Amino acid sequence: MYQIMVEQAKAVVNAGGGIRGEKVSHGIKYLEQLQGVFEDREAFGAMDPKTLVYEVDSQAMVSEGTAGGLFFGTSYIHPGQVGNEYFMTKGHYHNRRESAEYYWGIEGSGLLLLMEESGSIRAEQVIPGSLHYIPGNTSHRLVNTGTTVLTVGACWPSDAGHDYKSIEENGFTARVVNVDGKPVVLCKEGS
Ligand code: PAN
Ligand code: ZN
Repeated sequence: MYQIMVEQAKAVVNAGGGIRGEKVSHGIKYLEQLQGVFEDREAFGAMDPKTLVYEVDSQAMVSEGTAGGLFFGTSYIHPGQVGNEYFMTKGHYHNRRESAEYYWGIEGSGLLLLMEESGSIRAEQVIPGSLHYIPGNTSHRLVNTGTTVLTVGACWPSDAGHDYKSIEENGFTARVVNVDGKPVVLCKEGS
């Protein structure tokens, strides 16, 4: 019998989802990086381009593209609107289309839009504790429909990759807008 030293965890995740430690990075998305994402171009143009829309903490223990690895992240979508449309992430498919992902709600409230390549779309309500399995071949976007930060955890394969181009070109087939203080999901005809 012999003893091994017990190591400390390489990173910590606090109750609010914040990740600190080894190989953790922090990304920020300002409004100016979301050109073409929101429908109301006039409202977009009237806003401060440096408005903070969302942030992502993530830990990458392996390099992007490594088969068999996992990435772990926390997204923070700030409350706000462009015109009547709520703040949201850019949204993406995974490059490797079959890659699935888990999301879970930590704080705040919002919607997860899930769209297949056929354009067929559905929305799941995100609240603290909600768990969301995002299957392969499904693009995903988080929308903050509340008045506080929407914090969502995520875990995805390190070789999934992100395809933003398909969304930039075709968008999502639904938008989430504030109608009389309540979120309404408006779908394009035929979706
Ligand atoms: C998440 C997202 C994060 C930001 O970690 O990358 O919520 O959204 P966008 O990547 O669409 O800007 C994830 O889905 N990773 O695969
Ligand atoms: Zn993803």
